[in-house]
Amino acid sequence: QSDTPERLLKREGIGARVPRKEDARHLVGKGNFVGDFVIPGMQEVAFLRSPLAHAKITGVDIPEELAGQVFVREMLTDAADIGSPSAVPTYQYSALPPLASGKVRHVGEAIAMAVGTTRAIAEDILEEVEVSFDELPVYHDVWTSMAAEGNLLHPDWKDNNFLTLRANRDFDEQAARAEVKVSRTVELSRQCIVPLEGKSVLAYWDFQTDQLVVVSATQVPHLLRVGIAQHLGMPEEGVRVVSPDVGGAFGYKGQLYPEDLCVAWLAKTYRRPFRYLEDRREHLIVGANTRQHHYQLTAYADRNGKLLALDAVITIDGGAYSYYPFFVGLEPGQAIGNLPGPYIIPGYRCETVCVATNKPGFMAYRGVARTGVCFAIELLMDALAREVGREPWEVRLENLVPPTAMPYVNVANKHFDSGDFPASLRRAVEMIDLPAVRDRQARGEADGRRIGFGCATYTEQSAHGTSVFATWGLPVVPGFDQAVVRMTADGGLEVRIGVHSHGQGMETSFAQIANDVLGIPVSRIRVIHGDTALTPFSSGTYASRATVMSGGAVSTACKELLPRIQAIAGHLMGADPQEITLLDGRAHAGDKSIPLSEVGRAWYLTPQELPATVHLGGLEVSRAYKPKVDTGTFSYATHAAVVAVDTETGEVEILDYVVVEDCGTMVNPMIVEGQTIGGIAQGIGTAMYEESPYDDQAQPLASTLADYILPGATEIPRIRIEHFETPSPHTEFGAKGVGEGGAIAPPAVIFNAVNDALRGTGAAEVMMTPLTPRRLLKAIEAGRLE
Ligand code: SMO
Repeated sequence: QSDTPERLLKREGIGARVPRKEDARHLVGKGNFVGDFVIPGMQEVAFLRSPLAHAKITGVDIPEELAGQVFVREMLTDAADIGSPSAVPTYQYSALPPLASGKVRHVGEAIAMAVGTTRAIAEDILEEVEVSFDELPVYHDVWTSMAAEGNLLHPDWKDNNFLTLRANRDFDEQAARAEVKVSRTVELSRQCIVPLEGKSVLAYWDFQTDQLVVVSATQVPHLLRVGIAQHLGMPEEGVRVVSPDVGGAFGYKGQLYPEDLCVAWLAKTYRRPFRYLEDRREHLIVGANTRQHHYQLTAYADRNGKLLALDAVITIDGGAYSYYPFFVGLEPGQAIGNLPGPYIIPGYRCETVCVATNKPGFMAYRGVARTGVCFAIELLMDALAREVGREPWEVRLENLVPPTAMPYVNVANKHFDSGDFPASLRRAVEMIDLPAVRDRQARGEADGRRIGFGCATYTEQSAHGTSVFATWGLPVVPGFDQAVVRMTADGGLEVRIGVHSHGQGMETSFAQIANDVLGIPVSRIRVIHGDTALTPFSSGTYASRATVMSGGAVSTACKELLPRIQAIAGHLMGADPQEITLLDGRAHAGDKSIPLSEVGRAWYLTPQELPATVHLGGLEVSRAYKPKVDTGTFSYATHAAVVAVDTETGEVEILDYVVVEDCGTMVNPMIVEGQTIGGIAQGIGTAMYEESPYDDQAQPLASTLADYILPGATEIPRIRIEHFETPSPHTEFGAKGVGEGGAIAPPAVIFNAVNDALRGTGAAEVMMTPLTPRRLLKAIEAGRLE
C-alpha cells in the first residue's frame, strides 16, 4: 500500500478511526475534575435538605455561635430566584429559589447551607440547625396533583399543570377510515441520570482579572455564565466559567442549579474559594427527575397494519420546578413532536400535559423525551402487528417513510432531511437472522426459557437550529456555533470551540475535522474547550449538536485559514498559491514541499520576508456557522434484539443486540460506536433496572446504589453495529447528531422482545419500565388469572 496524498489525508481526517487523545489521561487517573482542584483556603459547602415533600417552613433556628457559617434564603439578598420563563402558551411560570423560601416542594430541596474547612465539618454544623414545618398535602404523582383543590404547588397558579400542548392534524377523517383499532397504555418510571461525577461547583475570586471564577461540571459553560451573571446581578465580563474534565453530563449538567448559584454567591460575597460536591445519596434523592411518562394510545389502521391515525394522551411528571434555561416544556414539547416517530401517519391527535408534583424538577436525559415516545409508539406497533397477524417488522415496513419521499415533512411538522429508514430495518432483521429465531422458538429451548425477538426504528432530531428553538419561547435561543482556529509559529494548530467535551471525544474528532481541511497531523492540533475566557460563545453541548454545529464552525474556519496558509507558502516556495496542497504538516507544490513551521515562522517571526499582499488576515480565523437549513438533522437507526425469558424467575437475558444506524458522515466511526454502545447501556438501565420509586408522601424509596440498580458490564451484551452513511444535505460535511441515539431504542426493543417471548403463554403484556423480575412475574400471573 503506497501512501498516496489521499491516503495520508484520510489516515487522520474525517472518517478515520483515530484513537481518542483524551483516553490517555483518563486511563491513568490524570483527569482534572472539580473534585481534584486544590486551592489554599478553600471551604467546602454542605446543604441542609428538606425531609418533607410539601410543607411551609415556619422557622429556621440557627444557634448564635454559628452565625456567618450558615445561610438561608433571606441572607442571599443580591441573588435572584432562578427564573425559567417561556412564551409558550398555557405555561405556568415558577420561580426556583436558590435556597427554599417559605416553602419546600420536594424531599431534598435545599433549605440552608453551611461552610466549613471540610465537608464533614459543614455537615456537622447543619446538624445544629433546627427547621420547623407545617405539612401541606403531598402530590406524589400526576393523578393526585391534577385532582388538587387548593394548596397548589406554586402561588398564582390556577392548577398544578406546568403546561398543556395539543396537536390535531386530520384526525377524525383519517380515523374514520380505519378497519383496525388498537389501544394500549404504556408507562416509564421515574429514574435518575447517574453520571459518574455528580453536580460539582467551585467558585473563587480572581483578584488579578477582578472576576468571579466558577469552575463547574457543566455541559453549557457559556450559558452558565449568562445565568450566573444575570441571577447575581453581575456584568458578564465579570464572570468566568471554567468547565474542566466532566464525568458525564447526559442533560443533568445543562442547567443553572441552586447549588451553582449559592456557591457562586459565597465567592462573590466573601471573595474566597468555596466548593460543593454532590454525593451519591444526594444525587439519588434530588436527581430523581427524569423519564416519567404515561401514555394512552390508540392506533387506527387498515387490515394490513398501515396506519391511518394516531391518538394519544401523554402525561408527564414534571416535578416541582422548571430549570433555567431549558424550561420544563422541553419534555412535553419533544414528546408531542416526536411521538409519530419515523412513520407516515396521515392523522394525528395528541394532548400532552406536564404536571407539577412534589418531586425534584424534571431534567432532560440523553434522548430527552424520545426514549419515552419510542417506547410508546414501538410497543403500539408490535401490538398492532399482533392484531393484524403479521410480523412486527413487516408492519413497520408498511409505515416507514421511504427514501423516495425524502426530504419529508411529517404530521408533526418535523423536516426529515435524508436517509433510508426501511433499509435499516431490513438489515437489522437480516443481522438477527429472524427465520432462525422463529425456528428456535418453534422448537423450544432445552432449559425451558422462552425466546423472543424485538425491534424498534426511530429517527432522532438533532442539531436543532434557531427556528426550532425560537418556537420554545425561551430567553436563550441557540442554533449556531463559532470556532477560532490559529496556526502556531511552529506549524501546529489551536482550535477553540464553545461547546464542551465530556466523553464525546471532541478533542480528537474536532482535530480530525481540522486535519481534513489543513492536513496538519492530529497530534499537532490542540482542541481548547471549557473556559469562557478562552473560547467563543456557544449555547453548549446537548441535543446531539456539537459535531454538526461546532464541527461545522471548525471546518468553515479552517477553510478560511487554508488560502492564507497557501498564500504564504506560495511566496516562500515561488509557486502559485492555488497549486499548494497541505498534507501531513507540509505544503506541497509539484514535487517540492516545505514544513508548515516555515509558513508559521514567516508570518509571526520574520514578517519582513513577506510581501505586503500576504499580510492580510494572518493565521487566526474566527467563524460562526449555521447549517444551510436549520430545522435539524434526522439521524435514525433500527435496534433489534433476541432475549431469553425465564418465566419461573422473571429473569431476562439479552442474547443478541444489533444496531443499524445512520448519522450521516462519520468523523470517527470508533467514537460513533462508543457513543452508541454507551447510550445503549443507559437504555438497558431504563428498560430493566433503574427506578426511583416514591411512596404516597413523595418520600424517595431508592437513595443508595443498593436500592437503585444500575446495569454493570455483565448486564450489557455484545452489541453488533453496522453503519449507513447518508450525508445530511444541510450540514457542512454531511454529519448528523449521534450522541443521544443509543439511549432511545433499548426499552422499546427489549419490551417488544419479551412480549414476543411471552406470546401464547396467556401472560399479560409488559408495558411499564423497568422490567424487573417482579413486574414480569406479575404480568405472567395476571395472564394466568384471566
Ligand atoms: S439530554 Mo442532552 O444533554 O440533549
